[in-house]
Amino acid sequence: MSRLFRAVIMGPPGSGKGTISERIAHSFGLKHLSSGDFVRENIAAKTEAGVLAKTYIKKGLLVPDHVMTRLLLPRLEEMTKYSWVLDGFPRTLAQAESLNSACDLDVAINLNIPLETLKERLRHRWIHPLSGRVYNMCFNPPRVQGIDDITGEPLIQQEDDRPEALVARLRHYKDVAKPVADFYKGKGILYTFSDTETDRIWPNISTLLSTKIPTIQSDARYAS
Ligand code: G5P
Repeated sequence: MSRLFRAVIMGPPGSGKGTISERIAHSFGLKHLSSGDFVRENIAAKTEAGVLAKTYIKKGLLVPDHVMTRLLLPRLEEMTKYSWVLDGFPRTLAQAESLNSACDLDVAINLNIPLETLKERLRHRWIHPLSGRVYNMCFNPPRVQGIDDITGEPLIQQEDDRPEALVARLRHYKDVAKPVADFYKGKGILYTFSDTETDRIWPNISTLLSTKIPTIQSDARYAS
């Protein structure tokens, strides 16, 4: 049986975690799990955790650790048979420690993108709320402005991409991310990628994963 591959991707809001995770999922056949999507599903379903999470997201704050781990860890338990890339979790050291007790990671990808680039990207981001499809009016615009390509429904700007919430999100990210990066650095699995363009970062991530994923599968072949 093949050993499973487990990666997390961390980076500030707008750093391209979702875009790169989709490419990883598509290229390497991994499941893409997004903490932001789990939160938004719970908000839409008006679960207790979702109602609570919404009050934080509206202010551009992180959802408290106990709420996030309660939302996320059961979803990971459903994924024990799959290789995955987890996008947006952990955000804090406490979350990293909870995840560490639940599973072993192979790689932690850290995106380091300049602040001005982030602000510019998020200003232009629109989403299709029901599917979570993301557009950027410059980088990947919809075919018709303001309209989802697949369903023809209107696109919206997320509450936490509005300017007041955005600045708070970016400021807070810096404070909490460093201990998480240090945690993974200590484990020898942190890989940091710095650039202003996802298309320039992606080939380096793809090369890294090409070296890691076959190694795991061939290890497992010899082990079985
Ligand atoms: P999310 O949904 O995890 P964020 O804020 O971390 O939200 P976000 O904003 O979704 O992350 P991203 O995934 O890093 O950004 O980036 P993306 O969506 O791929 O790209 C951003 C935009 O830039 C897109 O429009 C994309 O098309 C465009 N783009 C990408 N690359 C390029 C490029 O090279 N050039 C250009 N021009 N454009 C590009 O979490 C939402 C909220 O949920 C809570 C928090 O409140 C969070 O703010 N939450 C948590 N709270 C606590 N703990 C956790 N673990 C939490 N997880 C979620």
